[in-house]
Amino acid sequence: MKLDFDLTLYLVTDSGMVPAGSTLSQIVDEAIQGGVTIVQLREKHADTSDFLAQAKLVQQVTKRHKVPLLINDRIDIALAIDADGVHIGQDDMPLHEARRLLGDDKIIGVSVQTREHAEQAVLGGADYLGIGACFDTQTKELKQGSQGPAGIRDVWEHAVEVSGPRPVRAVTIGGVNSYNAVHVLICTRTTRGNLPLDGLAVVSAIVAAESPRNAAAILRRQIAFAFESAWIARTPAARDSIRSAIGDAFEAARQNTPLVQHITNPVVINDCANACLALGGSPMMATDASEQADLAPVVSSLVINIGTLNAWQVDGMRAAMKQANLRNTPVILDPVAAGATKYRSQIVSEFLKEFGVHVIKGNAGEIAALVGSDEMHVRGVDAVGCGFKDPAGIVRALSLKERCVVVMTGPVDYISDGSSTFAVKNGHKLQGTITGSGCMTGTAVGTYVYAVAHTDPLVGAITGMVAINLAGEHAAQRPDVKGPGTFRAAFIDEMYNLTKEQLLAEMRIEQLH
Ligand code: 3NM
Ligand code: MG
Repeated sequence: MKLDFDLTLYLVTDSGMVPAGSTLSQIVDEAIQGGVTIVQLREKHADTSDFLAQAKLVQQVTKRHKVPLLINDRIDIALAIDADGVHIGQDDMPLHEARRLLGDDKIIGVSVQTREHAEQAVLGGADYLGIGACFDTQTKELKQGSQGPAGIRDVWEHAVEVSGPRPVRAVTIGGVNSYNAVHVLICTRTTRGNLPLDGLAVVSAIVAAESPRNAAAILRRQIAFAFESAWIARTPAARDSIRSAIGDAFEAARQNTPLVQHITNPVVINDCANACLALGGSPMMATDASEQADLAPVVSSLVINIGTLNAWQVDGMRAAMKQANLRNTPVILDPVAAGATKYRSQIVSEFLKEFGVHVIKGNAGEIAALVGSDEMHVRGVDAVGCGFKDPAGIVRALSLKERCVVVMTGPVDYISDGSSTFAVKNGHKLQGTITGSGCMTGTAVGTYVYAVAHTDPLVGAITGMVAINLAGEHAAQRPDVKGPGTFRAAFIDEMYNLTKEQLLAEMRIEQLH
């Protein structure tokens, strides 16, 4: 009988990383106490006799904890110590030979990089796949670049498809750590069926950690969060109750004063801070990388706006998103003028690869750039083109691609979480005559989304869009508003004056999917 095995947190060892004064067996012991569920002994440079000796020592630990021990590549070592199985790469012993040597009772895992590799491994009877590399890593020289969670998802979806009713099991590996664990697990869920990977495999995040036990425990916590998280469309919520949910999210901001940390552009920084205050939040505009870790514990949501992107802002944004992802704090990304320059497009694609973002908010040109459509373009910071034939479909497509809520602003705003899509038809054309009205919608989403981010970020995003657009309508109707200058001041006033009763009575939303 094959040993039952749990891939939730998979430790791959590297004795080269063991700090002086410690041993690999001690690290494995601590890591298992912290929550590691399966161990692979990987010794790329050891002589056979050293490898065998190390394997025996580590096996004492894994046996004591009743955790399976697999051997990387070396079938002979696995046979010699009667390990629970092996892990083989594409250049190692072929799967069918390994199976013949080890028999059906041993676990055999296979490293795969492509859909073809995955298909071969599944059809060849692999017990699990290690899909890599997720991110760049210092631990192993990669033959190809890292694939990012979306690339891993592509391989995983194919593996699930070819394996039939009982999907093969799989982990991903490469640069995975407690900061990106939730992002990786959410982003790799299959589009059809929403099936998550079985777990994550790490080397340096545990072996090189100051405390392997703490590192493993934090990873386990993050993995559990990701398995439970509703940050992507899972089940369409009971949308008939959406109006009351929007009312609740609106009130939550007034009651709880969320601290909305922004890294935004200096053109709009004052407007965004005032909008945040007017809506009931507490704005913070801290841009330096070195202060993000101190702030993170009190941040309710994080707004990242690339309107005047530069290198030091990028550092601050990375530091802030890394901290937010560790704490599962909602992140709102405003990809201002993505598509207008190569630099911005590149940075946004890096951000979406490396970090979990919970809402993307952009205009039609920016959304087109992110989804790879040529129906719309960006000229400076403005969207140009005749509009999308199917705007709701575009927004849903980007949501499914990035596994987050997507808001596309325009005369009608479209908001999707990949399963449900709404149109918000409130707003006034004077909003388009002042700078920062788009950026302020990012602030509004950030102000409301924190309260519902873990259950229904779509509701938070819709609340922000309805609130800001109603404030625009109310401001435009005021007799003292003569044009953009007076509108700008009145806009903030009307955010401040907006009531829940007005919101519920005047919102014009329509469900499209
Ligand atoms: N295999 P770290 S990446 C052992 O892509 C290994 O198959 C990879 O180390 C693959 O967690 C990798 O320290 C190293 O980044 C992962
Ligand atoms: Mg190998």
